Amino acid sequence: MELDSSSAPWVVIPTYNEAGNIAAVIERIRSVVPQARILVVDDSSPDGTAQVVKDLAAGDTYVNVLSRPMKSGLGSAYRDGFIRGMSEGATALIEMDADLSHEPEVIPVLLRVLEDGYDLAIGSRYVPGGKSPGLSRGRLALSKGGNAYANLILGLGVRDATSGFRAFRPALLQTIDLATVGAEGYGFQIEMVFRAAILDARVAEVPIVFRERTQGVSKMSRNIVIEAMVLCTVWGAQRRARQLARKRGDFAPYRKGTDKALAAIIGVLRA
Ligand SMILES: Nc1nc2c(ncn2[C@@H]2O[C@H](COP(=O)(O)OP(=O)(O)OP(=O)(O)O)[C@@H](O)[C@H]2O)c(=O)[nH]1
Ligand SMILES: [Mg+2]
Repeated sequence: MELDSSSAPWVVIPTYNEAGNIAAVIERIRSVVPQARILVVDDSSPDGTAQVVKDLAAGDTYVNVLSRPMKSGLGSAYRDGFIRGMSEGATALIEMDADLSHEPEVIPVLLRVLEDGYDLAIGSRYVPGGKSPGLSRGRLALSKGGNAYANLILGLGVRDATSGFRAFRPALLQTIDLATVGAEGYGFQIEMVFRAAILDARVAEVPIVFRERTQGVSKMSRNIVIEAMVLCTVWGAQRRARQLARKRGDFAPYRKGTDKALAAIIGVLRA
């Protein structure tokens, strides 16, 4: 029987050259959460990822693909995917990678956390029980260092703010206003946690085992790391300015000028 999509969670998976992974990921999600809709947001991957998904979608109405004309970044892929899911009445929006680093078996745990009243459930490598076996020393240091910096400067209170395995309550995404979220790479994950924290959203972390990809290649780049660092620094400065303004009794929360400066910096990084 066809379920009403308004009663289903949506799993959004951004892909760029994941033809060797995507069918296995979809199959596992379908067996673990058969009620969930799956939306693959593909940026015209040259390896034909979108076609693999279209072939699966031909025999399964719960599988969908959103094809975009060019590689436009993970952040905008999630924004487009979330907007589509919410327009179809999704009850939860789940983020996960296509490379089997995130185990679909954790999805019901994330959904239960939302049912328990949280607005955002994060699959975390850095809470007790969380692990990332096989991650190189360099990647682990980058990940832990990035999290430490983001927490120091943004006061997030979250151990794994760069994790890409999460579930959002749609109401939180609506309040955040996705059109105003600008980051693309790891910065997107941090920005979403930061925006949730500003709104005093209820955030919980659940342990995950993060597996290294065995197929395909990583899309991590130096620019993605630089983007995240620059953005965190600017958000930290904005946060401090807001704290000081509040102390003075001035409640104007945002300065349009800083947002414009931020957009200019991001533009240079992406050029
Ligand atoms: N649509 C879209 N998806 C992307 C883009 N960049 C990365 N992705 C996808 O985002 C997910 C995470 O990217 P990965 O390359 O696995 O990055 P990562 O997990 O940080 O790095 P590894 O641990 O090395 O795998 C994967 O499913 C990618 O295919 C992009 O520009 N557009
Ligand atoms: Mg990955």
